[in-house]
Amino acid sequence: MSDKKELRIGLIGGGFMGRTHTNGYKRVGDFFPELAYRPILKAVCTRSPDKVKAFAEQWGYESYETDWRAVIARDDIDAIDICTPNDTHAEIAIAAAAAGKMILCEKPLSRTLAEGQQMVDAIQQAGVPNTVWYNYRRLPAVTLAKQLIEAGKLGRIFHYRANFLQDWTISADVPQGGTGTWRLDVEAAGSGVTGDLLAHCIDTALWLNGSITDVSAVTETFVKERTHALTGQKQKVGIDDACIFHCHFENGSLGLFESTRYARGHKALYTFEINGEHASIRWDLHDLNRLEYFDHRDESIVRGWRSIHVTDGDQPYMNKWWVPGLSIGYEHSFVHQVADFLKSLETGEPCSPTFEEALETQKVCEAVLESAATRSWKETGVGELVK
Ligand code: SOE
Repeated sequence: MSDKKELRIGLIGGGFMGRTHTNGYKRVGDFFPELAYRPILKAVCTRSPDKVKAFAEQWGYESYETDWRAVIARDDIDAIDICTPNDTHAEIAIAAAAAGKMILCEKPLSRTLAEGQQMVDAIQQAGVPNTVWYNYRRLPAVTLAKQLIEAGKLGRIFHYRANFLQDWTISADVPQGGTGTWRLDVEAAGSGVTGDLLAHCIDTALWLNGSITDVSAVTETFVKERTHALTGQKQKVGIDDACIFHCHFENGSLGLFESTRYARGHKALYTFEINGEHASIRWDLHDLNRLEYFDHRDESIVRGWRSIHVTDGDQPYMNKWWVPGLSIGYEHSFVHQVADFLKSLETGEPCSPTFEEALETQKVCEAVLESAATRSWKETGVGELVK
């Protein structure tokens, strides 16, 4: 019998993200044994009775529901994990907060800034612990980038550059809406690559380099009409297929961001590079254990880009895993987020990014889309709404 406190999870949504989060809950106790809390897979919910039963059996949930309201109403659930399409985040989160449940919400927080603000109001009123799953922050190499910047290794920062490139929507035959392709339906997703992929880049950028003050963007929708999976009708496509924006950061540096689902050959190429007065760093999701680092203060005859394999025990999170030199993967970022959330319950400290912090990303996304629509620079208002 464990003497740990239980955190009884109600997972809403049984897709790709439902699997990544559940894997995090299942693994965390094995690798973070010091934590006072342990997640209990209490209930999973999807609308399809067959699917939810199969998910519960495969992943080890004690029970299942087909109506998310039933999960929120249950007394044996402490935390609601929202893994559903974006158009349901706000309604579920607001109801969960009103019921006093903790909330772990998949990114992006919301479809729009207004919706995100309502979610922030709801959790502030309820005072419930919360976090948003911007998982890439918790890859050891990305966390190491944060530590190097905070230690002042880069000095003044001049440039922040990020890309997130995919190629899965090039065919005009890919439908919009429905399971698997809801990200192409503006009603369900809110936006295209801006809210889906650039949101990751923006979250990391705000974390590593501080606030973005204003943006200038262009977006493009290459395929203008697609069949809707639910209606069978050809409908106008309302999402951005590609987005490029540049911006100013509050610290005086310039940012350049690009995302598309039309970069043939790229499945999930997320990269960033930061150039400072003393040093530069760069990172690539396809080689996620490495951080590249160039320090101009090195002796000139050996100066060059170092490729740091971030697997040593004194590097972020790595004392939890294998032995130095052995890699970890994408799924570990979710285990780390669960660990940090459980730790935050012990310490009472927020688990970043909270809803308030994720709202900052929404502000940038909204400004980007407005800038593209109006062909003008837009202030983000970051830092104005959230104290
Ligand atoms: C889109 O294809 C997607 O699955 C995003 O929704 C995830 O957030 C990203 O991590 C990988 O790509």
